[in-house]
Amino acid sequence: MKKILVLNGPNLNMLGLREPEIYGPETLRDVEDLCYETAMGHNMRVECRQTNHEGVLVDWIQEARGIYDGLIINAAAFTHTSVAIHDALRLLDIPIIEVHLSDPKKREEFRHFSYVEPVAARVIAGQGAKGYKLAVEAINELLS
Ligand code: CA2
Repeated sequence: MKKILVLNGPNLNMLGLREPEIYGPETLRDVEDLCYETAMGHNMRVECRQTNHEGVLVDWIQEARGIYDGLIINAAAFTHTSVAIHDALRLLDIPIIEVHLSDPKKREEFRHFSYVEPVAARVIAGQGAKGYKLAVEAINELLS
């Protein structure tokens, strides 16, 4: 059974509690449940993790090597700042899907650049929680 790691970055633990007009009404738990359900429907297994700490994300990305078949990442604000996450992702030889609930390219200019995008097989943005479902499906397609 193929295994997917889903990583969510800083402040995404607050989903559903603030700014639903930007990020949607779903909680992080809802988003994770959607990933589990979608993966199960494709006979895959998903593990979901969230952290507010850049170094922890780097550790988890490194640990994915040799264990997971695909990575879905919403690095949140670190998307726009982190060379460390970019470098860690470059070391992976599995498909990487970048997900954002909102579309950062339609927001403030400081959100327009992504350090994840150059290493991602696909970018899914602006589709709310459904973007995670699409990301699991994209990994399934890329691995088939
Ligand atoms: O749209 C996305 O998924 C983002 O990755 C979300 C990040 C933002 O920095 C990126 O530019 C785009 C912010 C996540 C903050 O999450 C919150 C959740 C609830 C309330 C407030 C913030």
